Amino acid sequence: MPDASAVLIVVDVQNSFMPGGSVAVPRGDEVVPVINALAKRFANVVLTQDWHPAGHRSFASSHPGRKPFDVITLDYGEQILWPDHCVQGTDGARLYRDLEVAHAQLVLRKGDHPNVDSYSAFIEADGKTTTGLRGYLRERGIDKVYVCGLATDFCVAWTALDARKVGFAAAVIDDACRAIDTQGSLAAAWERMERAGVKGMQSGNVA
Ligand code: VGL
Ligand code: ZN
Repeated sequence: MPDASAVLIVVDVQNSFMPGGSVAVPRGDEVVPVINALAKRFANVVLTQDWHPAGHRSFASSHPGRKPFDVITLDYGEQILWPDHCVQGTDGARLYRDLEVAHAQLVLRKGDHPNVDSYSAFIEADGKTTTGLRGYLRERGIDKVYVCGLATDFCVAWTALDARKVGFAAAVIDDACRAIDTQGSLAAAWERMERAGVKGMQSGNVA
């Protein structure tokens, strides 16, 4: 059982990313029983919610002439354009109903600034605006971060990479994640995570 210095971050297990959702992650629902069992073993659990205002800049619909999965360059770098998803207060933004993590202490919402995306639960896509999560975890004496949820190659990977960047040990629990895998994104994400010292592991090996 992980001790009090560890946290499980459950990333974006929301309706928009489930089968039938607007950014459906293939087999995304399969993570739910794995996460429910895994979370019981952690005293510290944080949930994240992608939480965009209508008309968010990461939506293809906000860029006339563009379509979902086009890549454009913004002031803060490359942005993949997505179908509208996780709009604040809508059903798509709700946590998936079968997720059972009542003991989670914090639900952290991200991506709420209209002009900046935030795959990461720590730092927005501008590379400088922080969510406060680093300070929250530090003040609770946490120095190890385990990440699971959706999607491996976007919000999970960016969260794990930023955890390393701001000084935490970080692991991604692969069987508790599913990927979108567009334009080689999954292989690229694992390459970056390996280079950054993010450990890949299976839920059965979390000790
Ligand atoms: C995500 C694409 C857009 C994710 C969020 O949760 O991985 N992916 N917004
Ligand atoms: Zn999003």
